[in-house]
Amino acid sequence: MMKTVFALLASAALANAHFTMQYIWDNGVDQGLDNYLRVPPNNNPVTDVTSKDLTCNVNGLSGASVATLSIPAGRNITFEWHQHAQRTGEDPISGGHRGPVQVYVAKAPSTAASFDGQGAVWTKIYSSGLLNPSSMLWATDIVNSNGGKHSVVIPALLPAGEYLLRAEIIALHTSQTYPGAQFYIGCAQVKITSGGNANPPKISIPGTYKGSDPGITVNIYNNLQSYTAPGGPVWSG
Ligand SMILES: *[C@@H]1O[C@H](CO)[C@@H](O)[C@H](O)[C@H]1NC(C)=O
Ligand SMILES: [Cu+2]
Repeated sequence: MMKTVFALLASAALANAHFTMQYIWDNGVDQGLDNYLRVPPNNNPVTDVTSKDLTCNVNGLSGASVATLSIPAGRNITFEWHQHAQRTGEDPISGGHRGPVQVYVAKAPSTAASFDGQGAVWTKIYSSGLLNPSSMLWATDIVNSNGGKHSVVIPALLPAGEYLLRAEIIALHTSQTYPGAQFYIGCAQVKITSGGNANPPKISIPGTYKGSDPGITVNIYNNLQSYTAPGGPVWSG
């Protein structure tokens, strides 16, 4: 009997410790639960960096039933994550989950809804990682204290067109060996109605990340002094 109770508690604790992207905000305006988002079937992380689930989470290769948000380039987009489909005040992404927060964009050849995000199409526009080594303050701590939210300004030089926005939170509490790092991924569909004419650098997701990357297989509990997130530098436009 006790064994069963402990087993249940343990599995509940594990499930509780995961999270999903649930809202985006456009210039400070909440767009509503799950709107414009490719919603995965549950809050489990992706751990295989060679899987197509790394692109836009499980079942994320198309967004046929997902609407696309129209915005001009230069907008401030906020992503909001929670453990459960609610804003209850619980730790939004669970305090034990420490690691970087990154945002990528990929331009669709036609519509965002039909775009699978495969190939060298992703440009990194935001990355925040280990903010203070001595206090072990990570970008994820800021997300937790900010109601599950982090923001990015869509670079004004991006060409007009339909895009996937991909935000990623990598939890590194079990990443001493590979697979171990937990990739939490959310993709939003947007249409940039006016922009610029930049041709920014691009990577593949999956493809560029390797299990051996120092930002993916890393012990964060051994006096880590600096951290290099996977996927290369940020393009700021
Ligand atoms: C983006 O919006 C968020 C939420 O409204 C705000 O906290 C943040 O300061 C804004 N960032 C910029 C660069 O304007
Ligand atoms: Cu978790």
